[in-house]
This record gives sequence, structure tokens and C-alpha cells, in this order.
Amino acid sequence: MGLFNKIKKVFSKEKDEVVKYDEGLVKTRKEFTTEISNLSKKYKDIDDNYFEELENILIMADIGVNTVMKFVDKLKKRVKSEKITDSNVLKEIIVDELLIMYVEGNTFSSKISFSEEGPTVILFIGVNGVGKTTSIGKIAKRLKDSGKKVIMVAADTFRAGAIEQLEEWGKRIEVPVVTTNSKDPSAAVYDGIDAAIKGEYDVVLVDTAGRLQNKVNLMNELGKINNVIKKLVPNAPHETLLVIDATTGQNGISQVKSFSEVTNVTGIILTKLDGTAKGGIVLAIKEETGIPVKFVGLGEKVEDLEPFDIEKYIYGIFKDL
Ligand SMILES: Nc1nc2c(ncn2[C@@H]2O[C@H](COP(=O)(O)OP(=O)(O)O)[C@@H](O)[C@H]2O)c(=O)[nH]1
Ligand SMILES: [Mg+2]
Repeated sequence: MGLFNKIKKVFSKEKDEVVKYDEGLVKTRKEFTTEISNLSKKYKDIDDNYFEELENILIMADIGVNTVMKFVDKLKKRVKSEKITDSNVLKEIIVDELLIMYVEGNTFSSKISFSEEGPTVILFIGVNGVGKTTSIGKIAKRLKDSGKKVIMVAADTFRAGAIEQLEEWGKRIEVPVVTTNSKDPSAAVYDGIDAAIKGEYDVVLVDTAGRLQNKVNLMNELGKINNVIKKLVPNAPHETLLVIDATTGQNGISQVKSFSEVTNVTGIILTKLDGTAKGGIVLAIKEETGIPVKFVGLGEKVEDLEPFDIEKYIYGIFKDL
């Protein structure tokens, strides 16, 4: 039995484990399942045209052109060496190979690295509207429920209403929020970390403004924030999580590349997977940036955020195949 069939067997019994992925990936699943099933109906036998259409389907799912080329080459080799002729058999091999591609050579962890002592500082960056503030609220709730003492810092001093939005979240999930009257985000960061140390908090989540129009400015601003953090907690930030919006497709990949040039991005939060039929982007992120996706946003509600898990993700996309 193939890898995917094993996963399917496990998760179809443990439905609660995968319910968020199941619901959040409905759009991608419908698209993928229909396309791949149609392909298998159209081509009983596998030939070059089959592979060409498969390439298009995968590219349309935002897996990324380079990644798709590499993938299809590998698939062709396997078809040849194992003498596979039936497109229905190949359907399952496709899913197995996508999974293998993600896991292969993958030494990175999708877990948050927590500090051994003092507060763990997590910095959230990314352009406007991608879901930074919402993700911080969701993560704060998760961490709080897991027993950690959490505090949030409103360091987006640029966007109108940004501070109030985080304060709203704070009230909803009963987590304190540090704000500032200053226009300088570093001032909020300083006050926030200081409060976290004095109040013996376990985790500090820092919300920042998302401005990418000018690399030099962004680099200076993030540099300044990082210096302020390090002054109070020398080995922090422990994580710098870049938030990107799955509905923006390859644009999101460009954002990863741009932000990585100016700061050390340790992980990605991929939001709004529920809002796209092109959920294949997770695979492109891994192949093209090498930065791990640590969380995925699968809806607007507070519980609609999950630590990233490749097996659950693959199940969510392909379970009806
Ligand atoms: N459907 C969906 N909406 C999301 C998700 N994450 C964030 N949003 C929405 O995206 C919009 C922008 O989010 P916000 O947190 O303000 O973005 P920010 O500017 O990066 O802080 C809000 O309407 C959120 O409800 C998600 O995973 N799924
Ligand atoms: Mg915000």
C-alpha cells in the first residue's frame, strides 16, 4: 500500500484530528480531485499529452513552475522504470510523490522554538492585510490554552486602527496587550518586552506594520526593532514569522524572498488557505524558499489556525481522490 493510502486509512478513523484541514481545504480539494479524476478518465493510457495536462493542473494549483517541472520529470522516470501504464494507478503515485517531495531532505521543523529561560519573543512581519494581527490572536489563544503566560505587543503604529484591532483580540481571548502613544514601533516593542520580563511572561507576540515599498526603510526599521529586542533579551527574537496570504499565489513567494533579504525569517504562516482553490502553494514555498511553513490559516474564526502538518495537508487536499 502506498504512503497516501496509509495516511488516508489513519485519518479517516481519526476525523477530529483533521477536521480543520478537511474543512479549510475544500476549495483546493474540489478543484484538484475533479481535475485529476478527469485526467484519468480522458487518458486511460499514459502518454506525453497526459503529462502535459498534468503539468498544467499542478501549475494552476500554484505549486510553482520549477517545482512542477522537477516533479513531473521524476514521475516520468518512475512510470518508465515501474512500467506503469494505468492512469488510475498513477493517480495515487502522484500524491505519494508530492508527499515525498515535501519530506525529502527536509530537516527543518515546523515547531516553534521556545526559549529555555526568560520570555520567548516571536516577531510577526508581512505586508498589510495578509493576516498578521488575526494570526497573532489565534496563536495567542492556542498558547494560552496550552498553559503558557502570553502577552501581545501592538507595534504596528502606522496602520489606522491596528492597535485597537489587537486590543479587541486581547479582550476576546483575555490576553494583555501592550500599546504605546509613540509613533515609533521600537518604543512599543521596548515597553512590551520590558513588561514581559517584569511580569514573568512565557511568550511575547509582537505585531508589526507591514511595509515593503522600500527595502532600505524596511531593513532599518526591522533592524531597529531587533536591536531593541536584543537589548532586553539577548538571544531574541526566537522566531521571526513571516505571514503570507495563500490567495495571492506566487506573489506570496516573492514576499518571502524580499523579506528574507532584509531579515532572518525563521518560519512562515500561510493564511487564507480556505479562500483559495490553489492550495498547492505550500509545496512551492518549500521548494523555492527552503523556509518552513509553521502555521496555516484555515478560516476566520479563532480556532481556524493549525500548526502545519504535511500529512494532514495532503489528506485534506486529496482524500476524495
Ligand atoms: N478566510 C480567512 N481569512 C483570514 C485568515 N487570516 C486572516 N484573515 C482575514 O484577513 C483580513 C486581514 O487580516 P489582518 O489580521 O487584519 O491582517 P494584517 O494587516 O496583516 O494584520 C481579516 O479580515 C481577517 O479576518 C484565514 O486564515 N482565513
Ligand atoms: Mg495588523
